Amino acid sequence: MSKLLKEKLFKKIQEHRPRTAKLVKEHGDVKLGEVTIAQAIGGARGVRCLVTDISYLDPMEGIRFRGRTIPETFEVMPKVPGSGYPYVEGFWSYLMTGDVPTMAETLEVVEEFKAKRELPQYVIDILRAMPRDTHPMTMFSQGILAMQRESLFAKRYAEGMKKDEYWDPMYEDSTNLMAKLPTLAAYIYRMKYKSDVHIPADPKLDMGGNFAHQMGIAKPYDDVARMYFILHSDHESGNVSAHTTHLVASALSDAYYSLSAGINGLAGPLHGLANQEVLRWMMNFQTKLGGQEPTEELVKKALWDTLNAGQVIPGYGHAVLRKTDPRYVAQREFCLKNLPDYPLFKLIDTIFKVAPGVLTEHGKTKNPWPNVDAQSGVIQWYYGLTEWDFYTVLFGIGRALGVLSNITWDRALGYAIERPKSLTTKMLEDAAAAAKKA
Ligand code: HAX
Repeated sequence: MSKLLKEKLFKKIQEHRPRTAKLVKEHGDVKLGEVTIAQAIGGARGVRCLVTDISYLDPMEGIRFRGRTIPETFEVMPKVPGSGYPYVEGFWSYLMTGDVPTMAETLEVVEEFKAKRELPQYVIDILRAMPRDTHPMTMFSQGILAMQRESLFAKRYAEGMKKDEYWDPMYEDSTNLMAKLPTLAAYIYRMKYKSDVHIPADPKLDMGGNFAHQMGIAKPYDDVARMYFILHSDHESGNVSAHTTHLVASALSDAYYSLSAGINGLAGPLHGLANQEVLRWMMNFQTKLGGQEPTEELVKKALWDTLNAGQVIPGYGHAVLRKTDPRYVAQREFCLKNLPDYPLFKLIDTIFKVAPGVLTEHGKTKNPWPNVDAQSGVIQWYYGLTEWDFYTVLFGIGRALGVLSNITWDRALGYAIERPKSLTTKMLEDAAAAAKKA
């Protein structure tokens, strides 16, 4: 067990609890906004009714993890020797506590994850019993759910645990899951796409390094994995995967139930599945080109064809962001450094030049700029991971870092079971009529 991280986390929880209690007790009536009819019908967009300190998404600036931008986060985290990239395990500690861990604290988590990363045999049996053409996200979610029998939270709850102890087994379950997710993903990948030939874990390697090793992809894919997991980790609380995980956990469902549900949300094409959709769009486009150069004119026409067919341009638009996603920028910088002349990257860049103008002229989307998913698939493809229906699983490993930290804190701060109020259409019509009269 990683003692340093857990002790630090408990200290942070004890310091934080009075702040939450005071807000509810002394300032509970303070208004944070009002809800309009458009918001009630339109997916609660912009309704400010969730609290998290793990990350914050500013519409113009993009994500900050625990107060730090993406470049600042990568700068301060302890790095894997011989790599310019941080340990994912150190980043986990950072999301949990808000403090940049020392190398010693990081390495303790590295060792804990190593000790916990093997999958139980029954998970492997369940995966193997599923039809091989099952979507990898279904297998991933199923593998997570199957492990629910391991839940310490469920066990301790059944024994009669006090509310202020909930965070402890939630943290333990989250750690256990986090350590196993890359192994689970690599198992699914090798079973489905690599002739069912598996690679044992390497006890010398950290999470990113071992993931690349078990996937069977050479360096610098270990750095790609580290970058990818960190970039996809958290995007505050309102996105579908984070909100679903939080919602399910609010019923005191354990981390296995909650994460599996969140992963199911991530599997939707408007959310995490958009990364595979981007690749699919590009491959269809290239097939149609039949060897022609993908000029700006041809890209523009293909984008219009997609819009005119009533479909969305995958990888573009966002519910909160109103500028280019800094997660897109970080991956673009990686491409400029490592694969500047790669034709697929050049195509992504041509789309980047053309799509915002097309979407603006189309006039529907509030944000014509690219999001994280527009750039991520090309990097995977370049390093040999061409099975694009696997891309969202990679996103899922990363997203787990954020949502599991969140539900640990949810239990630490005693957040309530979620239960917003619904109204009928007639009630909305009556409210509209009353507003018109007034
Ligand atoms: N292409 C075409 N139309 C788009 C669009 C796009 N990329 N983005 C938004 N629109 C449309 C919406 O479908 C909506 O149309 P209707 O009025 O007919 O319903 C209109 O523009 C207004 O939408 P919005 O307010 O700008 O955006 P939303 O908050 O409703 O939706 C989405 C945000 C990300 C779902 C949306 O931009 C989208 O569908 N994008 C394409 C899919 C995608 O890339 N998803 C990944 C987003 C990032 C993420 O979560 N990753 O996991």
